[in-house]
Amino acid sequence: MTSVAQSVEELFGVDALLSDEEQGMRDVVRKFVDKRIKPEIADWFERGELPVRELARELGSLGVLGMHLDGYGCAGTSAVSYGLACIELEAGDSGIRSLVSVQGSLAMKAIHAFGSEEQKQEWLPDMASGEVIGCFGLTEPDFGSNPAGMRTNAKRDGDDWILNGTKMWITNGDVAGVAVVWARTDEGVRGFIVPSETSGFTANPIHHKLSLRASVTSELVLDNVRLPAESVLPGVSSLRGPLTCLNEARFGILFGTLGAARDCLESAISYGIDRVQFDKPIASYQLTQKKYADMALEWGKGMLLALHLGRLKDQGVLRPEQVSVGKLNNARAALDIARQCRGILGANGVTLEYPVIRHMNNLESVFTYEGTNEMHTLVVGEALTGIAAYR
Ligand code: TGC
Ligand code: FAD
Repeated sequence: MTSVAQSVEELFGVDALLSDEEQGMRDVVRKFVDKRIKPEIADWFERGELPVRELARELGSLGVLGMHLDGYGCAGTSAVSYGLACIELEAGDSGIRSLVSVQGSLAMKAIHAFGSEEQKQEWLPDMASGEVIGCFGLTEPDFGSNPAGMRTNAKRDGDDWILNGTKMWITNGDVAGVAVVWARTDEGVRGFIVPSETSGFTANPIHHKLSLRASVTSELVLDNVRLPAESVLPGVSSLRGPLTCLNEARFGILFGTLGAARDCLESAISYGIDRVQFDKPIASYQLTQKKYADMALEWGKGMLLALHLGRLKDQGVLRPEQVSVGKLNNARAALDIARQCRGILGANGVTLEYPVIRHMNNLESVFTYEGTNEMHTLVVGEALTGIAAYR
């Protein structure tokens, strides 16, 4: 396939905004994705299977699992470096970025931010290396956007806790060695570390997805799961716990979506240069060039926004509503770009021979998870007006 004359990154001069270290880290992850993910991903997606355990170890060796956390085997990189890694991983597939997001920004982050020293020592090094896979159970069948309504509960029984409930749509659920499960207690919402072999805990795969097929999604069932006192995360007892972790994962997503969009755009431009209709390449028609230009502008604005938010995070001043601005804008922009690119590929756009429809379908999930388009709109609305309009 013909390569594009100038990438969107070159058009926006992105490298000038990155340090040598950030560029180097980005290039290492890009190389991994080009060699290990891109040749296999269409097949994994088509079969609805991902070699998660194998990949987790490879991603652990690459150093991207919990890379932005400090200590306990984590690399302790800047937030911008983590964001750049998410872009490259999602240029491979949103499912690969999801694996990394859930591991590092949700499961590991929960233990890192709210766990005891013993819990951190016990779990984080093995999770950073990919030896142990984690999942994060917040959503329930009847409570998605509104986790405050959760029914999963934990009651004290002597020194132990007894957990009951069901979690739904849980990434990595049935391959995880450990689940961080959020449950209602008399003391507020608390997080529990549940090893997957615990009696009464089952994880059932969810089948028939047409999006994120190269990602494991599961239902978690907790049926009188008995846990010792030291299983509870001591550092938080309100929804602030899971929502703090969501800020981290949403931050990765606001970068990651740009990777999927970039891959679509590059594919649609090179396709348009090769594809001849009415005796000329379709890329030579003004209507097509307007599509390319408009998409490049949206991509570039999204990238500048992501880098701005990343710099704020590295200064320690990024606020949750600013993360919502990024997730809202960039998930929406990426999905619009993927749909436009799908059209440019014509009939070829509906096959897995090209990455576009795979990214497009994946981005439908990304648009919904980690706070839907509407939830982030309402967060921004609240920030602007002071009026919460969720209920
Ligand atoms: P509200 O009453 O406002 O707050 C409850 C407590 O939480 C605190 N808080 C936050 N803390 C940190 N970060 C934030 N963004 C926070 N937002 C609120 C707040 O201060 C309070 O703390 P405390 O200690 O005073 O009690 O909460 P609410 O019930 O009104 O809800 C607000 C709303 C709607 C924004 C929130 O529920 C929400 O974000 N809903 C969307 C749910 C969601 O995003 N779920 C995602 C599940 S995980 C997932 O999708 C993984 S996908 C796989 C992948 O990432 O690849
Ligand atoms: P609902 O909350 O029922 O929303 C349905 C529609 O109603 C949406 O358009 C929503 O925006 C709209 N809506 C809801 N309330 C309002 C309102 N007040 N005003 C206006 N519109 C409203 N969860 C986890 O906990 N862990 C995971 O690892 C995880 N992984 C996932 C992986 C995949 C592939 C998917 C698809 C989901 C995953 N989720 C996970 C769940 C995800 O976070 C939820 O799907 C998401 O929060 C939305 O919840 P819901 O699907 O129940 O939709």
